[in-house]
Amino acid sequence: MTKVIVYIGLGSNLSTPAEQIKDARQAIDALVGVQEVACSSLYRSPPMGPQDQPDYVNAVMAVETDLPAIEILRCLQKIELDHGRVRKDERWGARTLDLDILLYGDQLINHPDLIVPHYGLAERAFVLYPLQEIAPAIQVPSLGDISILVEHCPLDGLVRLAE
Ligand code: A4P
Ligand code: MG
Repeated sequence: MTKVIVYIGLGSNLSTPAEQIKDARQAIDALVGVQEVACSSLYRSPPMGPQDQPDYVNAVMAVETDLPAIEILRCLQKIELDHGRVRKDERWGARTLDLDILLYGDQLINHPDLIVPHYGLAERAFVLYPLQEIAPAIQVPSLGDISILVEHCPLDGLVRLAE
């Protein structure tokens, strides 16, 4: 299989979120068959969804792989569990670690367990701005030019954190 670039969204708002994101990056780097290409800065933002939870820290990584998308999803879900993620019924509730596949090459995927591009991508400043930082010229499949998407997405309190 030829290699594809996969963009992964990382998010956390519990248990020292910045450390969760850094640990998750290392865990992704350690996956067999996955090579990191780029990682954005860390960004802080108020919670989307229920407001009675801490601010989030988010980042976006690009990796190169020949693993199928569904296998990447399983690896990311295992990393989430290893980081103490407890899946609750509440939608958009607080979490130690959330790893989403944003893009898998230029593919459109509509699998019961995996929708790509990620369904919230175009409305989420905490995804679009870090994605633009590492892929300033990317054409998002079915959605278009990243700079146009960013132009139409208010910051919603997103702040890039100093290194
Ligand atoms: N799934 C389908 N497509 C994908 C994909 N592209 N990547 C399925 C990853 N998973 C995908 O995910 C639920 C199911 O989605 C999985 O079984 C998988 O097969 P989940 O991680 O168990 O649940 P979730 O993350 O709680 O749900 P959801 O709707 O994905 O949450 P979101 O949309 O990720 O939102 N505010 C800020 N500021 N920053 C954040 O990062 N994150 C959330 C969570 C809420 N508010 C936030 C942030
Ligand atoms: Mg998720």
